[in-house]
Amino acid sequence: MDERRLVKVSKYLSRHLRHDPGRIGIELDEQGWVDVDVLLKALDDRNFKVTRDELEEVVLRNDKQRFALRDGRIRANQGHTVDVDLGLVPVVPPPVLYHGTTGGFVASILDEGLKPMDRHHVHLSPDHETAIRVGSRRGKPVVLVVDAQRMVGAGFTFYKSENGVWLTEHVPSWAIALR
Ligand code: HQG
Repeated sequence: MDERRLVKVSKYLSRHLRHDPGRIGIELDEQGWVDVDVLLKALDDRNFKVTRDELEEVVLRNDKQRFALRDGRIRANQGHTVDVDLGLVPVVPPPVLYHGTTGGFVASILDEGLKPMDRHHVHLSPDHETAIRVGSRRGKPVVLVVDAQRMVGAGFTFYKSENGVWLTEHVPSWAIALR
């Protein structure tokens, strides 16, 4: 499969496995899973034909490992806006994490902290380079440094998604510094 098709299928899957399953008439279970057969049929019915092999290739080759395949089912590893319970287990984070955003948001973030906005969690990156990539989605990137260690000391909980994104419910402004 060429890169363009890979990205196209990945975006289509993200949209429906994270945000809008109803749009293609599928239902996710409480943990966000849907049967691969059901998904492929739903795509087929909407004239977006994807073979089982292609689906597996998208999951395997995905640049951010956005999806998991298990026991004939598929789900997005993180990033949902629909209500799912991913069964995330609290993990102690590294002392410092990073958040990539863009200049226009910085004043508000420094004022009120990082909020999950439409998602379940604030997404944090394990390194500066990844945060630059995340911020670049919105324009000129700005990287914020998060004092995760101090947050843990203050009782905040962190989770790590299967694809290595760090998640927490809120990052208070006192834990954020501009790099
Ligand atoms: C900003 C992608 C103003 C925040 C990425 C961000 C990530 C505030 C935006 C994943 C704010 C929310 C998530 C505040 C937060 N005032 N702006 N108080 N608090 N913001 O897309 O982190 O490719 O929900 O800085 O790689 O950009 O989809 O979050 O800019 O892992 O797999 O509000 O999405 O992954 O935007 O990205 P998002 P995000 P995928």
